Amino acid sequence: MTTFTERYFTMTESDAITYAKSNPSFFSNDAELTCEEIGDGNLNYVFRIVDQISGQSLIFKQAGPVARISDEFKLSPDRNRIEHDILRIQGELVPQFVPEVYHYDPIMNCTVMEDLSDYTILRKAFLSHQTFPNLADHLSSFLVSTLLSTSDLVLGHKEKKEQVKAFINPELCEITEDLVYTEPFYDCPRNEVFEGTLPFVREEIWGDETLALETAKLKFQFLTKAQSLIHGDFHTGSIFVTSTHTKVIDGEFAFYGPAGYDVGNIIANLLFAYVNGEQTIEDPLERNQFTTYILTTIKDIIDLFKEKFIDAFYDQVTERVAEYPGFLEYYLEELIADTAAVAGLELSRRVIGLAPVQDLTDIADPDKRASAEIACLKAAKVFILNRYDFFHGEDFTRVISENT
Ligand code: SR1
Ligand code: MG
Repeated sequence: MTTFTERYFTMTESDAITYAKSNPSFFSNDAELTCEEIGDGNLNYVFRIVDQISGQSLIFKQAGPVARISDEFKLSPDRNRIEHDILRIQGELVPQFVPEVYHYDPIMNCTVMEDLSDYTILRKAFLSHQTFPNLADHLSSFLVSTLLSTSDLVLGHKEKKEQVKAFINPELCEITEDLVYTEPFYDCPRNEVFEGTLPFVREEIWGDETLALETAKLKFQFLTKAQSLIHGDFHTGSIFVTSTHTKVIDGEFAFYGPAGYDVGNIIANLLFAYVNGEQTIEDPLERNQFTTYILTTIKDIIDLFKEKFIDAFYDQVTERVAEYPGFLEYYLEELIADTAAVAGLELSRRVIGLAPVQDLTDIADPDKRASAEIACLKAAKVFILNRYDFFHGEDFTRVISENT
């Protein structure tokens, strides 16, 4: 195999072209390469390399030594290994839902993968009120396959422990422990709360001791519940879509954690799209169509997830005691309660904490933005405090309808 360099450095666009030319398996010898850095996430650099002659293109994703969003976050670029390794596992389990991976370079901390330029990031598509009829089906299938197959229900326990070891991810987990589970729930200097939302946050979030205690319990669950190999950042910015296809990217936060973390994360991010639609779509018919689509998608993700999980459980379970009557019901009840709680945490942290979402920050009218954010926080409290009351998709959509 060709070694590009002995020493890691962060690439410019021109370095990425030199890199692309260094390995004959990437492009043909007569390729005329151009490169654009297209990353818009919080952490990494994403180079799109195109051969102007053949039209062939590849993505080179490189992890830098600090987060793009702020150099306050010093992160080992080895997170690229985690992202590469989980993509390979997902590529075995659900190849239809992830980009193809061609190469991993542990020196440059760079993964070479399929270019998905004909896809759109789901968050952006939702901001222009596009809808995707297969989304709930695709996302529920992705979640069931990845979360069940990597758990102790299916994997041999020694093999699972090997996987837990391989996916120890302390720095990225620390970001989540701080930004999701800790900082939003007190007046942390790093928080960035919108002026119109601040009085509600002070009174109803930072002033609520019962809520604080529940978030503490949930933080300890995140720290200790090595249930499944989770994606760890399963929001609408980590999902690419076309009208027919869905691809999940950005698995660098992956580790063995509570399975409900991924399910809850996507539910919260759908709710951000919902409140954005409610506040920004002027035509009542169009608004109703979009928000109804989002509610249906939320309901379907939960119900399809449970349905597919039950089928896959009977098909794949290897752990004898998991087959005792009542165990599957217990397992799913816990998972859905964790889902509700994480939905509440994600809703809170994107309103209060350091990494906001465009669905909220793009609402130009200050009163409408505050209404949207407060609606998210009201729903968040119900999701966290009453998490054991959630069983079906409708339990989730009811809370949304009642609080928005
Ligand atoms: C410092 S990173 C901030 C956020 O961006 C990522 O996508 C994760 O959601 C993280 O919490
Ligand atoms: Mg990301």
